[in-house]
Amino acid sequence: MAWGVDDIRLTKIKVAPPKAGEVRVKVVANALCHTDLYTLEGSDPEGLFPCILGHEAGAIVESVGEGVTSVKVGDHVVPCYTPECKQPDCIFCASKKTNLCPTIRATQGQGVMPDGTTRFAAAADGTPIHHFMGCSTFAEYTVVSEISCAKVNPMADLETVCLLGCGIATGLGAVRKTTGVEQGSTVGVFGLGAVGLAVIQAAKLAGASRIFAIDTNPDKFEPAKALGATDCLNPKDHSDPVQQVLVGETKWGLDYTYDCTGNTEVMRSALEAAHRGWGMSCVIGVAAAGKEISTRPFQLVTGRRWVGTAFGGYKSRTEVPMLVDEHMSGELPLKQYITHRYSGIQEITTAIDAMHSGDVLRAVVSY
Ligand code: NAD
Ligand code: DAO
Ligand code: ZN
Repeated sequence: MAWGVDDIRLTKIKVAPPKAGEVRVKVVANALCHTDLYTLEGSDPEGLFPCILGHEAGAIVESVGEGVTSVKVGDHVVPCYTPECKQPDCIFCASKKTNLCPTIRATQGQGVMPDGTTRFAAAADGTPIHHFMGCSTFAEYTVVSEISCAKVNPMADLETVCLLGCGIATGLGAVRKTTGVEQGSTVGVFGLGAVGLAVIQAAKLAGASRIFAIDTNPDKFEPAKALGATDCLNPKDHSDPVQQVLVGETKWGLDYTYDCTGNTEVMRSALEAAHRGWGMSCVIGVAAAGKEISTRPFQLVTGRRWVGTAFGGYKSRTEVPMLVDEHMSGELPLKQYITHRYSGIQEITTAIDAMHSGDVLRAVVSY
């Protein structure tokens, strides 16, 4: 069965109390991410319907289940689809190399809580409703695992720091954690949505000397320049492949490149635009199910490295609060990403319609 935007329903649901290790939160604001649409449009192999989408939110703890100690009623939180269990026997949480804690991976992928059941049901007839990405924040109340709940400064504006629950944190972390851009580096960013712009913002803050912003939509060049892009390039303006143009501009290619499109051809271009000998290319975009990437192995033999990132490599409960603090100190402006604002949960469908227009960076719906 094919699902789509027309299948979104505003409906009354029952949200059960949190069980052990779970937290029920009141969602204050939710930013829309294209992954919600991607799931809705059926390209997500893990998508289980009916479900409550949404995963980029700011929320307040309403109640906690047995054994929950890291948050209490009234705390402000950002639900995170990448959990962090922090258990000493979790080799992933213990490692500095990754943020991919697998503790609730299996059940999260099946759209249920760790005990295998859902906390959502249709109010009318009790039909169970699946969870989504461990968040399901297109709801006034949701239940998440304690290990998915980043407790943030209560003075932070949840209508802004909700952005740190997904796309913006991902772009920042791709630069700072996954690739580690150094002062003076050259950078290429393919795709100038909110994720790509966050890459540019972080690269500028890291002291990159030259930042190429690449997009097929020239309307994205102004926001890219405002954040620090030094060169803007539309592949459609060139007869040669974009990687060839970039290598031509820089002699040997760029120190760091990022795919922020999810297009596997663009991923190849980004890899091949990376510097001979040491260039690193980071896959951030999520490709459609079944897509594969390719390049000539010689590209790797000659020193280019292909890496990828999930949530920018950030350990959610430890590092999202740090990003919030950085924002509150004034060093990490975020408002520029919010191009559309809506009030009332019923406006989610309006926000989704707007996202199809191509001029939305982030649309924030305040409930
Ligand atoms: P977006 O749709 O707002 O931005 C994508 C941009 O790419 C657009 O500006 C579009 O014009 C541009 N584009 C499309 N085709 C292009 C091409 N051939 N060449 C150059 N530019 C092209 O999306 P977003 O919210 O910024 O997210 C970007 C990607 O990152 C998505 O695939 C999303 O699913 C993914 N993502 C990944 C993670 C992660 O943890 N890895 C987290 C969040 C988002
Ligand atoms: O832990 O095995 C795992 C799954 C990690 C999922 C990472 C998803 C990254 C992309 C998210 C898309 C944007 C919301
Ligand atoms: Zn863990």
